[in-house]
Amino acid sequence: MIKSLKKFSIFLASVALLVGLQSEAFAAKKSRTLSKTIKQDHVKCGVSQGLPGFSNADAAGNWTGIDVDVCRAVAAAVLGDSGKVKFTPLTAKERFTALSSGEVDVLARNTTWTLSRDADLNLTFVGVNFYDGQGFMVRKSSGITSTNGFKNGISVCTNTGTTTELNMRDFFNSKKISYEPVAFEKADEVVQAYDAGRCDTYTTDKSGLAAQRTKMKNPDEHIVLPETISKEPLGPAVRHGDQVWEDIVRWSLFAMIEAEEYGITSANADSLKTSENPQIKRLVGSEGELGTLLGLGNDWSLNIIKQVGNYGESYKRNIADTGILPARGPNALWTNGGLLYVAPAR
Ligand SMILES: N[C@@H](CCC(=O)N[C@@H](CS)C(=O)NCC(=O)O)C(=O)O
Repeated sequence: MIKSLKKFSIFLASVALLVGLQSEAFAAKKSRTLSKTIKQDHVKCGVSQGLPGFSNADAAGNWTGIDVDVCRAVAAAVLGDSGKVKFTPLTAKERFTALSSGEVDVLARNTTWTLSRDADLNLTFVGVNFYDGQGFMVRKSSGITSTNGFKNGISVCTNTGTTTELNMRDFFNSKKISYEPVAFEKADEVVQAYDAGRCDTYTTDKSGLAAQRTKMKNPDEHIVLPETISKEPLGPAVRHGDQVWEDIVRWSLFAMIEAEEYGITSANADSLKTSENPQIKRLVGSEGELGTLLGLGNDWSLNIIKQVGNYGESYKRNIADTGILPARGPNALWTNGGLLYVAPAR
């Protein structure tokens, strides 16, 4: 009797061990990045070295911006705390290696989604969090009011390692205007060079022009020309090969956008648990098991909305109220005539 009991308990212990090992293997197989993030208890996020409205640190080292909010949303979804993010400032040139090598697990750094980046680099774009296009800034005193005023020999300040450089080349070549590129790796060097009069014009994404203008000695002395010479859909990216992590980052962004569409805000999210609308209930976690499908708790999206806010709240806080780009333009919801239209969380 005692012998068979002993055998039975050994059997039970082995089963428990096997199940334990298997579920750990399953979790690890499901997403290496998710398991790693839970273990280290923070999300590793690559951002810019300082672009107001997108990713910018204050003197105390607190990061804010709509890109920063994507990182915070992932932390709220995965770790239940939007504060659990380690930010790594990266130049345009460094950013893809940092993601590929595992130095960061999310790249949220005003990065344009292009075919060659998607297909050639070890990354996947998960969506678009800002629809942009490239433009030019000039000094008002130059008298130039349109790119039609550009003359041969114009000097152009810009950043290396960007789509900006490539669009600039296409633009001047197609217009048959000779130009002198003045390129730097660090964005602040570009801004300082232009501000010090080393170039006739400064070119980058129009959001970047609006943001960087705030850093100039006399912002009012500069204007952004009306032309937009490219499409720059900016969005977060993850490394290739971890589909669960890719889904988590994609749906964290989508949840913020869809929450705005349904009028769910950081202030009312809790009270909407008893809403009549099933789509709202799914987003605040009182209906369905969407979190489980992502390998997360069912409060993943409620945590995002309560702690970070919906996309509109993030836009207002970071880009509109800071005076960078008060009008939403193409970054309005599709229901308001804009381009923001995400797949439904259901
Ligand atoms: N969207 C473009 C340009 C990105 C870019 O690096 N822009 C510069 C100029 S706005 C920048 O981010 N500066 C801020 C920084 O490097 O910290 C790309 O993906 O290549």
